[in-house]
Amino acid sequence: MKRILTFGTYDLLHVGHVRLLKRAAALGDKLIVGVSSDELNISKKGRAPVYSTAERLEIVRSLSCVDEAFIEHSLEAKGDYIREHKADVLVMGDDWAGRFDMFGNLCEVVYLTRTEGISTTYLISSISEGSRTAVGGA
Ligand code: C2G
Repeated sequence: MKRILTFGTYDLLHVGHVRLLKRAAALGDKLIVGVSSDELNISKKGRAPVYSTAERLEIVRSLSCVDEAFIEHSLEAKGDYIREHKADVLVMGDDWAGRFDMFGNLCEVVYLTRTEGISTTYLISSISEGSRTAVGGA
């Protein structure tokens, strides 16, 4: 049983998130996801997510490729989460490339390529400008 662990905010869930999660799940037998808390986002990104921690956790848990999800309270606690969830592989998007190599002594660390042209920040600004339409979208 190979256990995969990944982390993210997953605010305004979009295809970039889903593709990353599906590819992470395909690396093992069980996918466990740490969903970052509202407080963590406010402290690290300076803004609260659109969806609350509870809503994001419920959405991520409802995906068929996700086996378990928990709240990530601290970016610095990755080592503790890896041990607690007995992860064999830590998967992160390549926007974090190299940043988690220090956990290579606890598990395998894999960075997957992000999907181009979509992000929560882009969705928020394009929705508020009224410029996003499904036609020709990502
Ligand atoms: N992602 C992607 N393609 C995109 C956007 C996001 O592959 N176009 C991936 C990210 O690389 C990440 C996951 O989807 O692996 C979740 O993305 P975010 O919600 O933006 O996560 P982030 O805020 O970077 O995570 O410990 C990390 C923290 O939880 C923060």
